[in-house]
Amino acid sequence: MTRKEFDQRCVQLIENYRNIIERKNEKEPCGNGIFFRYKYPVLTADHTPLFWRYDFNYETNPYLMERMGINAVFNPGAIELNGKFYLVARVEGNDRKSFFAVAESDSPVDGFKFWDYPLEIPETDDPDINVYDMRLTAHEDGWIYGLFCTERKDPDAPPWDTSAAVAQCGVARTKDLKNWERLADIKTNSPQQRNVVLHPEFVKGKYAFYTRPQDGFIEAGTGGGIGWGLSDSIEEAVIEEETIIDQKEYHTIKEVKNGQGPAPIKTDKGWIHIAHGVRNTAAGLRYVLYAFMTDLHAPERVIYAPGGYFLAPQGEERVGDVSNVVFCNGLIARQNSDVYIYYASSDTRCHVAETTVDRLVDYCINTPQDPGRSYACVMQRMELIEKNLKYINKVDNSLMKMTFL
Ligand code: M1P
Repeated sequence: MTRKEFDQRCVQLIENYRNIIERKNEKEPCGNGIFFRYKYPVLTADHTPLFWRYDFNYETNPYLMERMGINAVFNPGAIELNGKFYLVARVEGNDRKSFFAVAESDSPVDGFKFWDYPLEIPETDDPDINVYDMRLTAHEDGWIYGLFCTERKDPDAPPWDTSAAVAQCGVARTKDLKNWERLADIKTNSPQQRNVVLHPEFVKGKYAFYTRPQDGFIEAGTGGGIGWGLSDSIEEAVIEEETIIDQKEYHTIKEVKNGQGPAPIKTDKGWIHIAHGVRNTAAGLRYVLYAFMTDLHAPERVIYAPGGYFLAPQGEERVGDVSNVVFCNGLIARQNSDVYIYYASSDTRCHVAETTVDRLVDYCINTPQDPGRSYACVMQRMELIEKNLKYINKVDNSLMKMTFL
């Protein structure tokens, strides 16, 4: 490649990158009344800085090749600080290793730009092989905590088994998202843990955690669902007792496993939780998001459990490295009650859905529970139909009558 061609390719790459970073997002019209999706992903592999991927020196990279590609950007933790919006994304290189990087914007729905360098999260004495899915919690103790999955090769696996791994919860804390102090991994009685989230307030004077005990790396097994436990210390967190507060359950959207999403949102009616539920299909696992509410004074007690999913993959969201997956570990609930839910699709890219605290509260309180059987579901739907038809017949609204009757 001549120097001139090299320079032209540089200009083209930069232009493509700018187009993506500067693209304005558009709210999808109408929606389902529960939330509004936005048209474009807020983060993709193409959002990562070109200088993370290319060597821009003509002498050492005369073909202007991508030297260290980025495979995917997904599952971000999220936080608003001093009016700015931050996503701490899981960035996965072509070598399959994930790391964390901060993307910042003045807007919650577009304009996210990565800082020049990824985060340097220190290792413990037992180095992580892979880290991912950071949940950010601004705790009342004054720190911002990042809890994430740390994965290591299973030391007990036979030599022929090159896939066996152990997942545990890593903990780091910061005040500014730049400098991170690594704390000890959380200890529990469960063989493995993933999707562990720190509750933002002390409970009974202790640090409180949502957990997801699991027998193996993939299967929750006897782990059973979203757990809850307390620890005296955060520096050396030990959860002696884990109780399951939201069970996985036969023939539901969380039949195989489930996991707490971001830290819950505090409202005057209770804590709102966004979680993921997984079921099996002939085409593999299907991950959807669901919501539930827990007691304001006992965040481990579920008080409302709307049936079915809250958000499921659709359109391009259904396709990616791990297809048919939506996953959420970050949201921002603003002072004005707007809520931005950052969810990733198919372990590939990251999107945003917008709603409000009021809508989420209404959704949690007024959505009927999964009644558990087809016949009961028909009865439940009959009730809604009957109520609607009675109402439509009664009201003096010719548009409604013309449309429905
Ligand atoms: O591949 C889908 C998701 O699988 C895992 O979630 P869970 O532990 O609930 O199965 C995580 O690895 C997550 O990052 C991933 O998106």
